[in-house]
Amino acid sequence: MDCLFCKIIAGEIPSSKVYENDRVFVFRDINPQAPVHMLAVPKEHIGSADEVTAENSAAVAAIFEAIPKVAAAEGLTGGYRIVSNCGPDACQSVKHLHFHILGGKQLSEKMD
Ligand code: DGP
Repeated sequence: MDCLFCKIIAGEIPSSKVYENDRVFVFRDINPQAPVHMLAVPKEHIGSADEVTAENSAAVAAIFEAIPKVAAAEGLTGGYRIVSNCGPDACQSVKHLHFHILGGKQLSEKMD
């Protein structure tokens, strides 16, 4: 499968890794939108939030268990935002489920 994030997880494309366990990979976004901008992805290929099912949702739970750990390690004591773009209307550009974790400044109230 020709998937950019699968290649990053496999180490075939370099990335700035922040955290990894058996299910989850977290790395820095190449185009940061905040002082801290990480991407948390399942190691298992899931195309987007639209493809989450009862069979693969444990991978999503594992991501949400990892997020507080990486947020604390990055010093995001004031809070952070989690965003997952799903499909063309949301401008999803990489077709591997990912959660943006943004923080390190006062974020805008605007969500779009
Ligand atoms: P989205 O638009 O939600 O699909 O976000 C995809 C994000 O992936 C975008 O913020 C930029 C990031 N990105 C794209 N290519 C690479 C890459 O090769 N390395 C890293 N670290 N991030 C990437």
